[in-house]
Amino acid sequence: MHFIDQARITVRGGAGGDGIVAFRREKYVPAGGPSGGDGGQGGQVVFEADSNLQTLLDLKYKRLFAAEDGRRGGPNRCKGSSGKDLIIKVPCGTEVRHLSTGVIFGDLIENSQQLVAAYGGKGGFGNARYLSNSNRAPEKCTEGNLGEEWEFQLELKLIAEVGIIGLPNSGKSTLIAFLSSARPKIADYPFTTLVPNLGVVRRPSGDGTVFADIPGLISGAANGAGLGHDFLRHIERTKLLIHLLDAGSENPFQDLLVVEKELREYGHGLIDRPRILALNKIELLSDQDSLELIKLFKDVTQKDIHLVSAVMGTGLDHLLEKVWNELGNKCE
Ligand SMILES: Nc1nc2c(ncn2[C@@H]2O[C@H](COP(=O)(O)OP(=O)(O)OP(=O)(O)O)[C@@H](O)[C@H]2O)c(=O)[nH]1
Ligand SMILES: [Mg+2]
Repeated sequence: MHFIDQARITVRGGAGGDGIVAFRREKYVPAGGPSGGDGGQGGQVVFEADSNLQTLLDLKYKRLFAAEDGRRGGPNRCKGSSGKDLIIKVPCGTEVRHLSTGVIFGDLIENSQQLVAAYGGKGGFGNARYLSNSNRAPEKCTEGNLGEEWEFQLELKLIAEVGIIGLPNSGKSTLIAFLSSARPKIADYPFTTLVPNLGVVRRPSGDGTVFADIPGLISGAANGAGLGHDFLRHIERTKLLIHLLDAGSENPFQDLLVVEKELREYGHGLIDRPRILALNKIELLSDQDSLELIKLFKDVTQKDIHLVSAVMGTGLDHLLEKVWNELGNKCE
């Protein structure tokens, strides 16, 4: 499943500092010559790929990224200090385009790769620069140049490997919130989730895997009911599904059949996608009821069902272990 994560930002290099007019004033040195220093260079804005980041979320709440301005020149030919560069960290795989033209400005692929987004302005000249035989006391200096300013559209294509599916209210968003730093809306009414939420779950190796919390599937989805095709299409490109069932429902087994029927009717090979069954809200069931359900599921589906509580975190280690195994990455 591909999601496009995007952000629009404006970057601005720091302005160069102004040059100044100054003259040396020293004891015993009459008419001490021009000594105004140059302004400092403005800082530049730089994109840097960082493999610890998975989304562009950090850039969505801020529009303008400006590097520091250079300082004014000083007397005694002192050059103003340069402005500090501003580093904007982005996830690996981020594509940078000019907003107005759509032309690709660059791709940040490998960790630590850098791309200068906006150069800072040059510092202005102080009057010491203008000393000549014909003008021993120049009064001229120049202002620093402005830094570059660009508007960029950043795009990151995310691929969710694991989709969490189930009827509305089964606890899919609660599960992704427990497993990752995603913070989707959770509520005890159906269709809380309208677009997939993505969360990155760390493997024991430290790598991140993107999970997607898919909006609730309902009966008739394959024919377009509810959000219908939209979310079935989302699921199509995942490698593995976690089918979450609600232990608090009247008949969790019937719920399983409803969703399976939609997967089958949608076609596109969804019904053959590897699936892990998990019965959520397990703390609501007595031990006796849980055992009976495990047996029922096993008899009919030939599959083990994982008993979990997404609220309390029960059974999630085992569930993840199974996920990593299914994805072909055995855990230690
Ligand atoms: N008791 C109990 N309640 C849970 C558990 N997990 C989720 N819930 C509750 O179930 C309700 C639905 O949870 P959500 O995570 O919003 O369910 P969802 O599957 O994302 O629902 P939709 O987005 O509507 O499809 C909320 O009130 C949760 O607090 C659990 O393990 N135990
Ligand atoms: Mg939800």
